[in-house]
Amino acid sequence: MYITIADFMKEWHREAMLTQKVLDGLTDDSLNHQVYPEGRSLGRIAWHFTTNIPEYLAHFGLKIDRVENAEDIPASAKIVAETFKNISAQAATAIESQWTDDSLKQIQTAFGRQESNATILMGLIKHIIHHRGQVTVLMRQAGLKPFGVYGPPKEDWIHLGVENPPL
Ligand code: NI
Repeated sequence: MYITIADFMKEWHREAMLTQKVLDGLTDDSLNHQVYPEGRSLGRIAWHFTTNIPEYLAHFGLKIDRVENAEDIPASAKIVAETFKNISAQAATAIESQWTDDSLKQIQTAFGRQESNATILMGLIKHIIHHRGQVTVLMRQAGLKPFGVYGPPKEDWIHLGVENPPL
Protein backbone atom coordinates (compact mmCIF):
# COMPACT_ATOMS: atom_id res chain seq x y z
CA MET A 1 0.00 0.00 0.00
CA TYR A 2 1.15 3.53 -0.69
CA ILE A 3 1.88 5.62 2.40
CA THR A 4 3.32 8.54 0.47
CA ILE A 5 2.79 10.06 -2.97
CA ALA A 6 6.46 9.27 -3.62
CA ASP A 7 5.74 5.53 -3.04
CA PHE A 8 2.93 5.65 -5.55
CA MET A 9 4.98 7.62 -8.08
CA LYS A 10 7.76 5.08 -7.99
CA GLU A 11 5.37 2.29 -8.90
CA TRP A 12 3.41 4.41 -11.37
CA HIS A 13 6.56 5.34 -13.31
CA ARG A 14 7.88 1.78 -13.31
CA GLU A 15 4.60 0.24 -14.49
CA ALA A 16 4.08 3.00 -17.07
CA MET A 17 7.56 2.29 -18.46
CA LEU A 18 6.73 -1.44 -18.74
CA THR A 19 3.33 -0.73 -20.33
CA GLN A 20 5.02 1.66 -22.75
CA LYS A 21 7.39 -1.07 -23.87
CA VAL A 22 4.44 -3.39 -24.54
CA LEU A 23 2.55 -0.73 -26.51
CA ASP A 24 5.66 0.26 -28.46
CA GLY A 25 5.68 -3.31 -29.84
CA LEU A 26 2.23 -3.03 -31.42
CA THR A 27 1.76 -2.77 -35.17
CA ASP A 28 -1.20 -1.24 -37.00
CA ASP A 29 -2.32 -4.66 -38.25
CA SER A 30 -2.21 -6.18 -34.79
CA LEU A 31 -4.73 -3.65 -33.46
CA ASN A 32 -7.52 -5.49 -35.28
CA HIS A 33 -6.71 -8.83 -33.69
CA GLN A 34 -9.72 -10.07 -31.72
CA VAL A 35 -10.03 -12.34 -28.70
CA TYR A 36 -12.85 -14.21 -30.46
CA PRO A 37 -15.02 -13.22 -33.45
CA GLU A 38 -17.36 -10.89 -31.51
CA GLY A 39 -14.76 -10.05 -28.87
CA ARG A 40 -12.86 -6.87 -28.25
CA SER A 41 -9.92 -6.14 -30.50
CA LEU A 42 -6.39 -5.64 -29.24
CA GLY A 43 -6.64 -1.97 -30.26
CA ARG A 44 -9.86 -1.52 -28.30
CA ILE A 45 -8.33 -3.01 -25.14
CA ALA A 46 -5.17 -0.88 -25.34
CA TRP A 47 -7.24 2.24 -26.07
CA HIS A 48 -9.66 1.40 -23.24
CA PHE A 49 -7.06 1.27 -20.49
CA THR A 50 -5.31 4.35 -21.87
CA THR A 51 -8.38 6.59 -22.15
CA ASN A 52 -9.68 5.25 -18.83
CA ILE A 53 -6.74 6.78 -16.90
CA PRO A 54 -7.97 10.41 -16.94
CA GLU A 55 -11.62 9.31 -16.68
CA TYR A 56 -10.82 7.31 -13.55
CA LEU A 57 -8.75 10.07 -11.95
CA ALA A 58 -11.36 12.73 -12.78
CA HIS A 59 -14.07 10.52 -11.29
CA PHE A 60 -12.14 10.44 -8.03
CA GLY A 61 -11.64 14.18 -7.88
CA LEU A 62 -8.47 15.03 -9.77
CA LYS A 63 -8.40 17.75 -12.39
CA ILE A 64 -7.11 16.21 -15.62
CA ASP A 65 -8.14 16.54 -19.26
CA ARG A 66 -9.91 13.60 -20.82
CA VAL A 67 -8.55 12.12 -24.06
CA GLU A 68 -10.09 13.84 -27.08
CA ASN A 69 -12.17 11.52 -29.28
CA ALA A 70 -11.80 8.75 -26.70
CA GLU A 71 -14.64 6.85 -28.36
CA ASP A 72 -12.70 6.49 -31.63
CA ILE A 73 -10.12 3.72 -31.53
CA PRO A 74 -7.06 4.84 -33.53
CA ALA A 75 -5.99 2.74 -36.52
CA SER A 76 -2.38 3.67 -35.77
CA ALA A 77 -0.36 1.78 -33.16
CA LYS A 78 1.94 4.80 -32.90
CA ILE A 79 -0.97 7.02 -31.85
CA VAL A 80 -2.03 4.52 -29.17
CA ALA A 81 1.53 4.33 -27.80
CA GLU A 82 2.04 8.12 -27.90
CA THR A 83 -1.30 8.77 -26.24
CA PHE A 84 -0.40 6.40 -23.42
CA LYS A 85 2.95 8.16 -23.00
CA ASN A 86 1.29 11.58 -22.72
CA ILE A 87 -1.54 10.42 -20.50
CA SER A 88 0.65 8.54 -18.06
CA ALA A 89 2.86 11.63 -17.70
CA GLN A 90 -0.16 13.92 -17.26
CA ALA A 91 -1.58 11.57 -14.64
CA ALA A 92 1.68 11.70 -12.69
CA THR A 93 1.70 15.51 -12.80
CA ALA A 94 -1.95 15.74 -11.74
CA ILE A 95 -1.51 13.40 -8.77
CA GLU A 96 1.78 14.94 -7.61
CA SER A 97 0.50 18.49 -7.85
CA GLN A 98 -3.02 17.98 -6.47
CA TRP A 99 -2.72 15.29 -3.81
CA THR A 100 -0.53 15.09 -0.73
CA ASP A 101 0.47 12.15 1.43
CA ASP A 102 -2.55 13.01 3.55
CA SER A 103 -4.88 12.74 0.53
CA LEU A 104 -3.94 9.06 0.27
CA LYS A 105 -5.62 8.35 3.61
CA GLN A 106 -8.87 10.09 2.72
CA ILE A 107 -11.82 7.82 2.12
CA GLN A 108 -14.39 8.00 -0.67
CA THR A 109 -16.95 5.69 -2.22
CA ALA A 110 -15.46 3.56 -4.97
CA PHE A 111 -17.38 0.79 -6.70
CA GLY A 112 -19.89 0.67 -3.85
CA ARG A 113 -17.28 0.45 -1.09
CA GLN A 114 -15.51 2.93 1.15
CA GLU A 115 -11.91 3.04 -0.02
CA SER A 116 -8.86 5.16 0.70
CA ASN A 117 -7.39 7.17 -2.14
CA ALA A 118 -4.29 4.96 -1.82
CA THR A 119 -6.43 1.90 -2.63
CA ILE A 120 -8.17 3.80 -5.41
CA LEU A 121 -4.81 4.64 -7.00
CA MET A 122 -3.72 1.03 -6.64
CA GLY A 123 -6.94 0.07 -8.44
CA LEU A 124 -5.91 2.18 -11.41
CA ILE A 125 -2.56 0.42 -11.66
CA LYS A 126 -4.25 -2.98 -11.33
CA HIS A 127 -6.71 -2.11 -14.10
CA ILE A 128 -3.87 -1.26 -16.47
CA ILE A 129 -1.92 -4.41 -15.53
CA HIS A 130 -5.03 -6.56 -16.02
CA HIS A 131 -5.54 -5.32 -19.56
CA ARG A 132 -1.82 -5.20 -20.32
CA GLY A 133 -1.77 -8.97 -19.68
CA GLN A 134 -4.57 -9.42 -22.20
CA VAL A 135 -2.64 -7.31 -24.70
CA THR A 136 0.49 -9.46 -24.43
CA VAL A 137 -1.55 -12.64 -25.10
CA LEU A 138 -3.25 -11.05 -28.09
CA MET A 139 0.09 -9.83 -29.43
CA ARG A 140 1.33 -13.40 -29.31
CA GLN A 141 -1.78 -14.57 -31.16
CA ALA A 142 -1.27 -11.78 -33.70
CA GLY A 143 2.24 -13.13 -34.41
CA LEU A 144 4.19 -10.48 -32.49
CA LYS A 145 6.77 -11.09 -29.81
CA PRO A 146 5.49 -9.30 -26.70
CA PHE A 147 7.83 -7.40 -24.39
CA GLY A 148 8.68 -9.52 -21.33
CA VAL A 149 6.99 -7.42 -18.66
CA TYR A 150 8.00 -9.33 -15.52
CA GLY A 151 10.22 -11.88 -17.21
CA PRO A 152 11.54 -12.79 -20.66
CA PRO A 153 9.34 -14.07 -23.51
CA LYS A 154 10.36 -17.57 -24.57
CA GLU A 155 12.63 -16.40 -27.41
CA ASP A 156 14.86 -14.56 -24.95
CA TRP A 157 15.55 -17.42 -22.53
CA ILE A 158 18.29 -18.58 -24.87
CA HIS A 159 20.09 -15.24 -24.40
CA LEU A 160 20.08 -15.97 -20.68
CA GLY A 161 21.82 -19.28 -21.35
CA VAL A 162 18.68 -21.40 -20.93
CA GLU A 163 18.15 -23.89 -23.75
CA ASN A 164 14.85 -25.31 -22.52
CA PRO A 165 12.78 -22.72 -20.70
CA PRO A 166 10.65 -23.93 -17.79
CA LEU A 167 6.97 -24.47 -18.69
NI1 NI B 1 -11.40 -2.40 -18.10
